Amino acid sequence: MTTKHLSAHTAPKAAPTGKGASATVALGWLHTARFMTSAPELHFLPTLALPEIAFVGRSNAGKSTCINTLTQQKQLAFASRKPGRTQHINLFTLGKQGIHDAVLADLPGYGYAAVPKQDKIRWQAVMANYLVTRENLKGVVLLCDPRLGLTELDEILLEVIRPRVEQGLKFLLVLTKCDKLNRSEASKALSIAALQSGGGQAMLFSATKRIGIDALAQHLWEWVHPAMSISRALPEDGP
Ligand SMILES: Nc1nc2c(ncn2[C@@H]2O[C@H](COP(=O)(O)OP(=O)(O)O)[C@@H](O)[C@H]2O)c(=O)[nH]1
Ligand SMILES: [Mg+2]
Repeated sequence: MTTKHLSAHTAPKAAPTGKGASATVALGWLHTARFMTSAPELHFLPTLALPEIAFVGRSNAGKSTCINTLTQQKQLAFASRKPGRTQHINLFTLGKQGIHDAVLADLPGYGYAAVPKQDKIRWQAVMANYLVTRENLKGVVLLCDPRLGLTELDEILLEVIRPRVEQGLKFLLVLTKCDKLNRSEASKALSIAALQSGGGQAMLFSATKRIGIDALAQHLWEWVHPAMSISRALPEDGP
């Protein structure tokens, strides 16, 4: 094991704006996630003014695991053993001390072969509708298993959101389960993903090896708090 863990206690110069410190803020914020509601259809979703971040991806991409890891809650987004069964849009509030400042949306995974064709078509429509019409949508995180690469449905999704990304919608392509790749495979997958992310960004993530968690948390925090320096959100350092 060659990885060195630099904790706030051992870091010689833990500046408030340092990576470790801001990741702490972002992860603390994500940890406040609470289940809000679940909607089987778009029109059942509450209209919200809070910025919303949607997690999308094909079934089995690692979406539930990613949400649970980010929020540090084992069962928040149920990591389903039956892929394709979570057919609802689930919303989770974020924000400390009862003051909600954002919403996470967990969209149903798509592309699972065993789902009846009619259900697939219905869900593609719900998903596309959500991505096009959800007014408070601030950012989209597309999760993709780099061993499979972007599938046809992922490509369609990218096409659907492209106009909104051009108008400022945040977008991140997260390559999950990167522990399954060696170093050169990972760097190759990342450069391909960066090209495919069209105006967004791509990053590597592994829940198992705990890679990319801080970076992803910080991205999400910054999407929701663009005008706020992360250092101002930190507790006072003391004299
Ligand atoms: N090796 C590895 N497996 C993972 C990782 N994240 C998720 N998985 C596994 O991938 C499968 C699908 O994960 P899940 O989160 O349920 O995917 P979802 O269908 O997109 O919600 C499960 O067996 C997880 O244990 C990871 O970072 N590394
Ligand atoms: Mg899931």
